[in-house]
Amino acid sequence: KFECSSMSEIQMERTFIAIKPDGVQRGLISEILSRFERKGFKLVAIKLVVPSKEFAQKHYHDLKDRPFFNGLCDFLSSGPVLAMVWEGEGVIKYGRKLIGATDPQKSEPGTIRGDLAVVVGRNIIHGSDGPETAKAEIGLWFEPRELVSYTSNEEKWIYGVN
Ligand code: IDP
Ligand code: MG
Repeated sequence: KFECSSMSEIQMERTFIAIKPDGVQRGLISEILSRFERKGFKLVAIKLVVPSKEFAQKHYHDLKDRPFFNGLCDFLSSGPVLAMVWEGEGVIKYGRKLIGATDPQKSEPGTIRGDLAVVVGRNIIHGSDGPETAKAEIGLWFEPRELVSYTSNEEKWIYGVN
């Protein structure tokens, strides 16, 4: 529709996005944040953490039977991770689009992995793959009080509310 009368008409979602240790070490934080920010999504939580291996195993529990699981968890816990929650209409699915395919060799140019990464084991960023995982991952990485609710001045321009 052309106009929404209020923000309550918009189907807001939240997703968990993390810049992995390779993205942090390569100085790609501002590059990645700006892509989500310029799109019009809203940052509601952010922190830099070094997760323990046990924590990494929890985060990636769905992949525990894969041959790369151990190396993946070692890597995620090897250094600082920038953990974030982003909010917006369709942010779960569209966040995955901004990120690109898991294997950077198959990610389209214009996506974060397509533009900034080369191999699957160092693909610099994580994003929740659906509403259930988004909820679980936000709950794993953040306390409820770390999620900041605020009105962005840009919302009326991004969503066309009166
Ligand atoms: P996703 O990050 O695009 O959601 P998943 O299949 O959930 O991809 O895999 C989680 C992470 O595990 C990937 O981002 C990547 O770092 C790593 N990974 C996935 N497949 C492989 C592989 O075949 N070899 C090595 N690492 C992999
Ligand atoms: Mg995944």
